Amino acid sequence: MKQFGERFKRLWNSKLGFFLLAVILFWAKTLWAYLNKFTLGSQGSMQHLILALNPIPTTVILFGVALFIKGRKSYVIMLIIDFLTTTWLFANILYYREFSDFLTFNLIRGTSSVSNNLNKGIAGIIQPSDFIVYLDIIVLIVLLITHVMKIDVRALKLRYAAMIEVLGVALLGLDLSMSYSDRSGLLTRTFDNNYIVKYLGLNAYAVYDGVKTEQVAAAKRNATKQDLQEVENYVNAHRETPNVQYRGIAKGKNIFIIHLESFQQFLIDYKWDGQEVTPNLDKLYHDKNTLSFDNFFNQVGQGKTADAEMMLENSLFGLPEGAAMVTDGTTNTFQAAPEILDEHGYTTAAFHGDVPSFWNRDNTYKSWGYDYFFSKGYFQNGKDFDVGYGLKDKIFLKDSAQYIQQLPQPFYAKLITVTNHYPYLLDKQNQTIPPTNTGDNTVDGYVQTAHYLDQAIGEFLQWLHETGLDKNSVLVLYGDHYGISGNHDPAMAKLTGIKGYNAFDNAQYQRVPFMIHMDGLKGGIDHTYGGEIDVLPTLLNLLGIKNNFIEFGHDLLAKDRSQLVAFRNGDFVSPTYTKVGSTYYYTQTGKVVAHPTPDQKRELAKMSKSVTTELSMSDKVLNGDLLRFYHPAGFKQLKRSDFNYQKDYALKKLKRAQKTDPTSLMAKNGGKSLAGLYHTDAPELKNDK
Ligand code: GP9
Ligand code: MN
Repeated sequence: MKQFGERFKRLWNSKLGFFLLAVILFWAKTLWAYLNKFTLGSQGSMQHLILALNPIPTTVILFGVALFIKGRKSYVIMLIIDFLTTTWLFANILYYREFSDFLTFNLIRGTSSVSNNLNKGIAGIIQPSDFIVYLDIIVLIVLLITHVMKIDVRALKLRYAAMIEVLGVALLGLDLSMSYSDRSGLLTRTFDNNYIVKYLGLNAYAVYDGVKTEQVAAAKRNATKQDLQEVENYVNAHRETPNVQYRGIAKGKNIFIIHLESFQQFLIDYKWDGQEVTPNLDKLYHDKNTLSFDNFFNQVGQGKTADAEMMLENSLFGLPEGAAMVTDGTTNTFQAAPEILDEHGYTTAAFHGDVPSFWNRDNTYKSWGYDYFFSKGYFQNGKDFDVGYGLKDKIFLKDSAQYIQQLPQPFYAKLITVTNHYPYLLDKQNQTIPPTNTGDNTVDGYVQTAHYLDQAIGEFLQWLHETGLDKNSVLVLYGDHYGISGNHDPAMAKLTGIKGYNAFDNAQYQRVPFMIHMDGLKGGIDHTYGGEIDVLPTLLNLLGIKNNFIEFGHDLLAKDRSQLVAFRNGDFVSPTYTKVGSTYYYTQTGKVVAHPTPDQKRELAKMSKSVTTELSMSDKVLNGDLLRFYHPAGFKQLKRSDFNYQKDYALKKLKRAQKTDPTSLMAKNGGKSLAGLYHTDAPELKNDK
C-alpha cells in the first residue's frame, strides 16, 4: 500500500502525471459537454461507447506534443493547447445553441459571418454553465501554483513521448474503424457535421473540416472565367426549344414540391395482400389533370436526398463523391429555383422534420435563396413523434399547414417527407397494411412505410382541397431515389415477380414517380425518358420564366428531346440501350448486346461519351464555383447574409408579412387560421385539440 502511495506520488509530481491528469479532465469535460450542450443523437451501446471514447485519441495526440519539450515550458505549452482546444469547444457550444450545428472554417472565414445571424448577440447566448469547460484549466494552474503538484523540469525520454503519440494515433485508428463499422462512408459521404463529432470527436472534426475546406478551396482558386466559357458553350450547344404549348400555363401559381422519400415508381398501382399500397398517389397519377411520367429516373449518387435536391433546384448533378450541398453549399454561388422564383415575386420556403444540419441544409438553403426553412425545431414534438430521421410524415405535414397558410402568395413550398426511409421502421399503431413476405427484414417494411406516406399525402391533399389552395397551386411530386438498393435482388425478384432479377433490372427500377398536377392541366401519362436533372427546365417553362441559366437538364415536354438518362456513375438508360458497368443491354428486352455491329459500337461509344461529358461539365461548375462568373441577364445575385432561419426571427418576419403583404391564405381569411381544417388520423395526436 505504502509502495503504491509512493509510486502515485512520484507519478503525480512528474510531467507524465500532469499530462495524464490534463487528458482525463479534458476527456471528462468534453463528455459532459456532449451530453449537456449538444444533441448528438447516439443510439445503441456501440454508438454510446464510441461517443465516450472519442475525445481521448486527439487529446492524447495534441497534449502529447508538449511532452517533447523540456523544462517548465512543457507545462505552459500543454496549458496553451488545452486552452485553445477548450475555446474551440466553448465556441461550438455557443454556435450549437443557436444553430444546432457545428462551426466550419467557411463560416468563420465567410463574409456572411456567423455573428450576422445571431439574434441576441453573444452576451444573450452565453449561459453561466458554459464556462465550466474552463474549470479544469484553472484547477491545473492552481495545483501548480500551490505546489500541490510539483513541476518536473526533467525532460521526458524522447522514446516515451513518441510512444504516447503512437498510442494516440492507434486509438484514433481504433475509433475510426469502430465508427466505420457502425456508419460506413462516414468521411466520404459527408452526411452531417453532427455525425463526425458523434463518431470522431470535436477536435478530429476540426481537422476534417480544415482539410476538406482547403481541398475544396484549392479547386476554386484555380478556376477561371475561361472554364465557365467552355461550360457555357457546351450548354448553349445543347439547348432545346421548350414546349410552347405548355409555356407559361402555370404562371403565377403557388408551387408545391413534394419530396416522396425513397419512393420507387413500382409502388404506383402496386397491390399487396389485396390492398392498394398507395391509393392516394395512384389516384393522382391517373388524374386527368396530372402529367405523369413513367420513364423518369432518379440520378443520385452518394448524396442521395441531397443530390436529388441539387438536381431538382439547380439542374446540376451531385458530385461523384459526397454531397455537394455539404462541400459547396455554404460557399458556392448558385442560381437556384428558390432565388429565381424570389425574383419573380414568390415567397419561398422549405419544410423538413429533421434537424437543419443534415446535408448542410441550414447553410445551403441560404445560398439557394430560401426565404424560410422550417425544420425540426418549428414543429411540435412528443412521445413517439419521430421515427428514423425525424418527425413522422402525418404529423410533419399537418404541422406544416400552419406555416403554409401564412406564406404570402404566390409561394414555392418544398416539403421533404422522411418516414419512408430505410430501414422502413414503423410502430404497430401506424401499420395499416401487412409487411411483405420476402424474408428480407429491411425490405418487408417498405410497403408499410410507403402506405403510411401515402395516407399522409392524402390528408395533406384533402386540406389543400378544403382551403381552396388546390385551385391556384401546381403540385409537383417526385421520388428522390430507390428505396431498395441493389443489395436485395432476391427480395426484389419476389416483389416484382421478375425471375433472376439482375443488374439490368436494378437499373430499370431506378424509375421514380414524377407528376405535375394542376387544375385544368392537360394531363396523361408521358413516356419520354428523363430524370431529376430535367425538372427545373420543365418547371421554368410551365411558369413562363425565361431560362438563360446554366442547366444540364431539358424540358421533359420538349419535342425531339434527347432521351439519354445519365446515372451518376456513368451508366445510363435510354429507350434503346441501357449501360450497366461495361455491359450494354437492349432496354426493351433486357438482352445483352452480345455482338455489336460496327454501327452499334459507334452509337454506344457516342452515348457513353455524351454521358461522361455531361457529368464532367456539371462537376466543373460545382468544383470550380463557376457560376460566380456567370451573370444571366435580369438576375440579381443574392447575399447569403440576408437570410436567417432562427425560429423567433423567422416567425416575427412571417407575422410582419401578414400586414406588409397580406396575400397569404390566412390574411385573405381575415387573419383567421385555417389549420383547423386539417384532419389527420395520426394516433400520436389523438388527444390533441
Ligand atoms: C435526412 C433525409 C434523409 O434529413 O433527408 O436523407 P437520405 O438518407 O435519403 O439521403
Ligand atoms: Mn432520400
